Amino acid sequence: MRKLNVVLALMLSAFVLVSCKDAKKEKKEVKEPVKKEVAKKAAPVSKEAVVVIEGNDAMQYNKKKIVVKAGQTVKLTLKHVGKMPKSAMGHNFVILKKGTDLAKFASEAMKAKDKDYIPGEDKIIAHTKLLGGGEEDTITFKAPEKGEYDFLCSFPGHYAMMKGKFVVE
Ligand SMILES: [Cu+2]
Repeated sequence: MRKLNVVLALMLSAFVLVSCKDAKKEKKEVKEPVKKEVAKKAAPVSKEAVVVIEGNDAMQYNKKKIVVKAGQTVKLTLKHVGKMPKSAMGHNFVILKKGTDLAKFASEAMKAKDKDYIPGEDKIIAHTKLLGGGEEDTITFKAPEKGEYDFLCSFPGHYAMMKGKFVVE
């Protein structure tokens, strides 16, 4: 009789354990869809994308990729956080139209010193002024159609290190 009691007790506790597990599972399943809804509500697409990118005396941007949403107005600020003058370590920020060859554009830009290394507007979506250490410039433009665009600093020799992707989602 005692043996039977022990067996019954074991069976009962096993049953309790199993039903506890099931209860936990159910809770998880309920939680997930709620999370998704919250995430959707928390990220509305704003009309304006504010972007700040820095260039330094080591010939580097602090960003390799910039992502905005289609239809947004982009307010982009380039800050030259270095100390060197424009003539030695000038930086700008140039976004190229699709299909523009980066290296070819950079070599054309090199010859356009009198235009601050902007060889012409036809291959460019938007660009800042050429800056020296401590300066900054803000430009505002409409995000182009969805896709990936190249950006670079068109100061001679800089694009090898100072380039990245401007992505419109
Ligand atoms: Cu530069």
